[in-house]
Amino acid sequence: MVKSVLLNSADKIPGWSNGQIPHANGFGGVKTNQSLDYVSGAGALNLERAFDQYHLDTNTRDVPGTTSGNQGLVAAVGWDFGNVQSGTANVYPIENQLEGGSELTVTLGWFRERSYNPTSTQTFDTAQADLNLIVRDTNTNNIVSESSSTCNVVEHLSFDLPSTSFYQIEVGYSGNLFGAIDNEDYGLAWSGVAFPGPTTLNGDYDDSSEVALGDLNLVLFNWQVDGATLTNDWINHRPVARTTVGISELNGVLFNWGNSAPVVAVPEPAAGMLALWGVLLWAFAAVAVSPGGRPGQLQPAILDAGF
Ligand SMILES: [Ca+2]
Ligand SMILES: [Ca+2]
Ligand SMILES: [Ca+2]
Repeated sequence: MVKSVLLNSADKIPGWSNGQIPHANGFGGVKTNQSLDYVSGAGALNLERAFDQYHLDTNTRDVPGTTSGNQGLVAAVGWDFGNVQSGTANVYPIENQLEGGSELTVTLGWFRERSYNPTSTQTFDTAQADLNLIVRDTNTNNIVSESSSTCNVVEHLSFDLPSTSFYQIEVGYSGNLFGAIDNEDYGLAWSGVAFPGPTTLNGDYDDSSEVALGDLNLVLFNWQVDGATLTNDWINHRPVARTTVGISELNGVLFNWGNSAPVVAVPEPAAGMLALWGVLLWAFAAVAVSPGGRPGQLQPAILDAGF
């Protein structure tokens, strides 16, 4: 784990290359089969940055446990000690959009499995897992970058992101270089730049600089639609792939109703808000029992209620 943080936070020195070339899929990322630079590894140690990456409480500092599969939302910078099962990728969706053109660096490290016989003082190499690293754009579901060395126990990516979007990191387990194991412990470290704006207004999904009917329409017309297939009209605060439009997105509109840029504090739900809740809950009840109904038909009632 510490090794992964040290590698991830290193300064690239002039001429550094781990063989990254533009990814053949044309989505603007890179691909490498080399892990690290043959001479300088991940670069020159930068202990100040390593300390910050490891320690700052705004970062993800270990996803609790080592469960398999989706690890839940993580910060733009962080690390995790995890365990990946053969055939099931561990997925780390980053909660913030990352800024196009900014650098994303990700490092995955693990160990060859070894045993030691104290009587004979002999060591044995028992197995080595072949783990791989992917960065995926969750708005498009496209793989952006890949590090897939076959014989090393490090995967490393450091590249400029092609666009401002939501991304996730995936730790995959494709097989073994030798030996017979089916799960492997690893340390993962990553460092990206969260996109600060231009609009960070909660609930302003259509980027109109106010929380209004357009945002409510997006929620209603896309109720329970997966983030991976959501309309491009939904610009801000998109649910990531494999999560669906639901109550939290609706709350984003309701509790910020009428807010406009610049960002204002989220108010306590006032009596008017609670009345709006009532109208909407009624609307949803109607929608839920009417398969042929279109949620938009109910919006005039909401508008006429004076909100
Ligand atoms: Ca963990
Ligand atoms: Ca590999
Ligand atoms: Ca809006």
